[in-house]
Amino acid sequence: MNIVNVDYDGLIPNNVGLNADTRVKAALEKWHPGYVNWWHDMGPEGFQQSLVYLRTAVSVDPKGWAKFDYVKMPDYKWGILLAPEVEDRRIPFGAHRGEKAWQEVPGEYRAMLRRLIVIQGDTEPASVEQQRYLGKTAPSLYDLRNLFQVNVEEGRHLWAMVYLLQKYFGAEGREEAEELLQRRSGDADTPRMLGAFNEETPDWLSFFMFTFFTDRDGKMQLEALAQSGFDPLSRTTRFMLTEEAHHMFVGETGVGRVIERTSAEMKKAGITDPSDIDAVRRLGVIDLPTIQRKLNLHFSLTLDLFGNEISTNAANAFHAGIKGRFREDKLDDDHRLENGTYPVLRLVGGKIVKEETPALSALNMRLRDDYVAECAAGVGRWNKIIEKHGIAFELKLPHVAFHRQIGEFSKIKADLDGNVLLDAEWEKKKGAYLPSSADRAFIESLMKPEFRPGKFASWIASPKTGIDNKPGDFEYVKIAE
Ligand code: BYC
Repeated sequence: MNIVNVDYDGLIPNNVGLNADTRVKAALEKWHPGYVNWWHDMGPEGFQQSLVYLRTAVSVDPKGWAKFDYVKMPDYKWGILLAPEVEDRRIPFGAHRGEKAWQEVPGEYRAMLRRLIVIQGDTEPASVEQQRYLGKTAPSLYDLRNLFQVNVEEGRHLWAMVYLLQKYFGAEGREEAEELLQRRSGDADTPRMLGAFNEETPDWLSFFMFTFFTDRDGKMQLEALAQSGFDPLSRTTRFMLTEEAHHMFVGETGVGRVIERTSAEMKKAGITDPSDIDAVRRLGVIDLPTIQRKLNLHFSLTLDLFGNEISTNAANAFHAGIKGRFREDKLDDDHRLENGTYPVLRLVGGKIVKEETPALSALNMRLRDDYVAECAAGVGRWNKIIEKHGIAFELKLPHVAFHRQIGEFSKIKADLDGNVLLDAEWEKKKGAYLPSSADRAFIESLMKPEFRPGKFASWIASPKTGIDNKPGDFEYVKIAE
């Protein structure tokens, strides 16, 4: 078996030698029709017969894994792809540090591993469900294609987790795999597992914010799982990360192009006051304060995905060698963390204070801090666009205590700078912090499809380069009548 190249014979493309693994092959083939039904019911609405210029993985070699071609989404080659095995890989952290990485599930950590894999798996179809109506209002064929690329790859990430469940967790794993197809984003009775995956993605600015902020949580969590001592999880997530990079590119450049168009139009019209919202909106672009409010919403929703400030789950998973830190292998310490401390912002007597806490219990926050640093760098790049147009406005990440539903700060109301507010003050001010129904209605009024090759909706600039170096007027989606 050549592990680098993908075997496309049979129903399920893979580089895991599925043909020789009859039990797992049969289980996956049994799961397949349910997946296809789910895709038809909950995947992108419309466009299923359209030809979309998609990339498909043909190998797991970082340099040459993708092939681009026109594909109908239901014919996309969803498959099981693991990064190549690292010879003599050792568990990089925790109590088992230095021991040989596990090729089978260690019995004592079975429940913990299953829970993490199920949570990871649950987010993937959830995001497809959240984005299912966006195709109809795409600002260009370029953006439409990117949306669908993200969607099919999230579908593949579900396959990645389902493979682990079916191969390593027996009957329980098969049951979990079924349930991943049953839950629905936002459903009152069978919601998805994590809060942010039950929120709506009502418009394209939300989609870009989601792929910038929430997909980046995906990246951080996958990086932490890629360190796992359970080698199949590590290899699976390592390959997923190569796909994830494009999703964050879509988010960062998407928001960047919105900012570019707004700033350029403001300059052209001689508007120097970014808070003159009516004047800016009359230009058919999204004003910067509304972009800030969307940012506040998506950043705060995503912070909840890092869990509680102090987490025994996270400590146990690290100690067990199951879930590491961001780039654990590049960190220079004892990789056991039994004695160290880590500074964490906490709520003490109604005030937000920084406290040294045992490093093992603070791992969710450590990952979150790494995440916030990456977000801040991205926001800095957005601000450069505004600056280039000479407009006096700066986008900012809100304080981590702002608008939280999980963790210590869910008990309080805080403003964007982390000042604790009385409930009445919050009610008065929240309209300035979070998108209002009027903001939403205005953005919705702009969401008109632009399906002519090379054309873009009024509110977004064209990208600097095409996908797969295609020219500006390339027909990324051939829309079926
Ligand atoms: N919503 O000890 P704690 C992605 C629960 S995104 C609801 O702090 P832990 C993607 C928690 O489950 C990445 N419940 O939890 C992006 C626990 O409940 P139980 C997805 C929440 O485990 C875009 C209890 O509160 N992957 O890939 O340390 C598009 C105690 O909490 C939430 C992962 O998340 C919440 N937000 O931390 C597509 C990786 N937060 O079990 C895809 C796997 C906490 O006591 N998951 N709770 O009843 C994990 O590592 C952890 O489960 C979490 C939570 C980081 C999520």
